[in-house]
Amino acid sequence: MYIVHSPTHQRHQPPYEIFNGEQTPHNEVPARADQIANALTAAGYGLEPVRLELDLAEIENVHDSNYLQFLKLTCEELKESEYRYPSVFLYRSGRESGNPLAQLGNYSFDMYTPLLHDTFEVASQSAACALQVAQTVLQAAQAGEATAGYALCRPPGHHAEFNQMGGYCYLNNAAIVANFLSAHGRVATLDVDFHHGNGTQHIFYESDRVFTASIHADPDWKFPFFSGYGDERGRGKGRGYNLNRPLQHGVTDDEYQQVLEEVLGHISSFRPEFLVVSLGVDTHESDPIGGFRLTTAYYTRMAKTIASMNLPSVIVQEGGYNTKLLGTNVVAFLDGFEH
Ligand code: OKP
Ligand code: ZN
Repeated sequence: MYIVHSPTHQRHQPPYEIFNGEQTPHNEVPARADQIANALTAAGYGLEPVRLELDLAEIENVHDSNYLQFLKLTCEELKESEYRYPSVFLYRSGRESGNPLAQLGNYSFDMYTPLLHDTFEVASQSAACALQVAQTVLQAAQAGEATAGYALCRPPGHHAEFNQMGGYCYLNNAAIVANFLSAHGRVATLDVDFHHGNGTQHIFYESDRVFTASIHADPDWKFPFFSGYGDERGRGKGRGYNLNRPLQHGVTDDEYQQVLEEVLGHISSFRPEFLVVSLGVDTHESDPIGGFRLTTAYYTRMAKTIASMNLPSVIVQEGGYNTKLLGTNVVAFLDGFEH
């Protein structure tokens, strides 16, 4: 398993989340990626540091260039110790505003996702990790080999929309990879994070080149609330190329497995040539913000099931917030993928 990480992710350290007007501890902490990296090393996996530099011109199908410039410039303007949270959000007036506070609200959809001096650089490196894995997986595929790679991305990406940050995400790492691979063949994305991958869904909503599937907490119950329902199937050319399976509180291994097999059946019918997996281990029974009941052992079975598709695969890290168990669960998944 080819694994890429970025040791400089620590420089992105959101100080807190604003929930109900209060400062609450931020869940998306540097310890997450450190703990995964340590567990991978302890389990005998080798980690490559990222060397690729993200070329913004190459991701303009995935993200609005004005949004990218906003992220870059806002972060550059901040001092080392400064950060910015949105306060006023876009309302439906049909007007735009260049006021920095208005811009922040225009390009955000929640108050969990601040900008800090190093956020854009770290988010770019996170995306670069995913792209570097994708390049290697593509090369192997072109040589006739269906290999898999894992990108230890932090911050995560699947909530990031074409022109909005939110849900701890700034750049949509999985969508960037799917867009890159789609130049070489049909791509399916499978999002198994606890939360719906709204950004990935919407970025490819009108595309018949990328099939998007997500298994997640019912959005009537959990974040991101405004999408992830079962009747969202895609639009225009993309009609029929999006699949959501919202699930209720307390889902067990066996219940999840049934849904996974059904979803993989739909993915197979699309006949993809590449698979992008958005891996969140916040589906675990002891995740502090989840609500499913998956066990560590199940991640191995989940991964074996997904790997049985036998496709060149890029696994991208998304959520998972139990910093004691994250690494164990990711190792369980990657072990299953390889065997
Ligand atoms: C990001 B990823 C807890 C609220 C948390 C935001 C969840 C973002 C999850 N106070 N809401 O999909 O794991
Ligand atoms: Zn999540």
